Amino acid sequence: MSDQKTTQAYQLAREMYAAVGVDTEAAIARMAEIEISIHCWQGDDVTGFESAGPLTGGIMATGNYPGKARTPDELRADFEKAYALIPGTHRFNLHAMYLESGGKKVDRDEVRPEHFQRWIDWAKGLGIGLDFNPTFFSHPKSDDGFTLSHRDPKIRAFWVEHGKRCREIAAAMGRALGSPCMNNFWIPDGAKDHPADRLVHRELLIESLDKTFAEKLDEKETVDVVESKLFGIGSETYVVGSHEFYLAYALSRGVTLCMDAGHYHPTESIAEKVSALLPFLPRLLLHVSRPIRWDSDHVVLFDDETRAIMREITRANAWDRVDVALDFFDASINRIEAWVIGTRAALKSALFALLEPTARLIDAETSGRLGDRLALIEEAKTLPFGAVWDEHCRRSDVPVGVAWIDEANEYERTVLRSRA
Ligand code: RNT
Ligand code: ZN
Repeated sequence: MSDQKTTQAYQLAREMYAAVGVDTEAAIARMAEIEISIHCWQGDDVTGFESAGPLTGGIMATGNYPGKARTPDELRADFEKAYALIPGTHRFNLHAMYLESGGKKVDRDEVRPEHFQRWIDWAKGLGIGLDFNPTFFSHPKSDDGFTLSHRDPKIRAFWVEHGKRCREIAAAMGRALGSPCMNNFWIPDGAKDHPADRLVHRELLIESLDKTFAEKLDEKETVDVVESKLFGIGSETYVVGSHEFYLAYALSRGVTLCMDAGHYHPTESIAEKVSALLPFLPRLLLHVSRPIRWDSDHVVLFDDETRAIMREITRANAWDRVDVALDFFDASINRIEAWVIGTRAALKSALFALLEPTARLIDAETSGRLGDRLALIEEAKTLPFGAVWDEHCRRSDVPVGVAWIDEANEYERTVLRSRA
């Protein structure tokens, strides 16, 4: 569609939104403040550049679509392609196993900022921030299912050292880029079948985390985060770092809590939890994902759940307190398309939330007109949202509508196909 038609459609949409008391210009302007942390691991199916070993830890990337990134340079090039198709300024989220050690074997307890210098330089060039994650999986010392909560003190010490090294790296990233690096701790620890002692691992985990976080770091450089989980493949019966565990840990230690959309019982929603936690926690990290029947990490869509998450952040006026990161990995489709679909869907959902006729909804609610409230919710769904989104893309100099699909296909033809 031509730029002129996009703008014409937008002008009509603007009037229609204004009729229900919504200022589309203000919503588009606010989109500039919304930074999404885009995960590196969609680009290579959570493989990393450390060893050729399998992905472990109870997570799984299914599919074998050709063309995945095999080197850091390929991953950077692929992300740059995807990033050019996404409106706005965002962040890149790395894992420790994406280090660059020049072919030298560097174990997890030896990782240092220098192994991420090229990532830092690259991010600086792109003008984006970096986030980070220690990697507690895909490693021989995590093979029996326990890391920081292992009964063996030597294994625990190894992983505590990894956590500390990663905090140093995250701080270096934040310092170099002038933007706090969210350092997210997710560990796979758990058991397939009934443990004889559930408490012992939780006590050991507290001890290990306390040691890891003992040194106080500058929050302007890095923020420590802990991510809970309900179950994994091979840890169906028991996960040490459950929601209750980490919520209590975060509250008592002053670290940040991460909630992943796929880490709860199927009828629970992390959107609903946002307003329950914001009065108690200064900050929250969300892993936006799409669980299908299990924690399957499907590509995020513009669906009810993603819209609900963005709506709750927006209604709580908490975009400065809630960090949104993406966490999905689909190896069955073009990975550039997966990145773009998921990130554009998250951003669409944010814009949709900003275009909600909130004032009228609250008015209906406070005057007891609950039928009106429900009617407004329904009518708002079919307002010409697409025209506002398209205009936002046009102003952000990224392809409008389906045009980006051709660009992704062209990249597949010219770049991805030649990868063995
Ligand atoms: C696993 C967690 C975790 C990982 C990434 C790769 O269930 O969601 O966030 O997906 O660290
Ligand atoms: Zn996650």
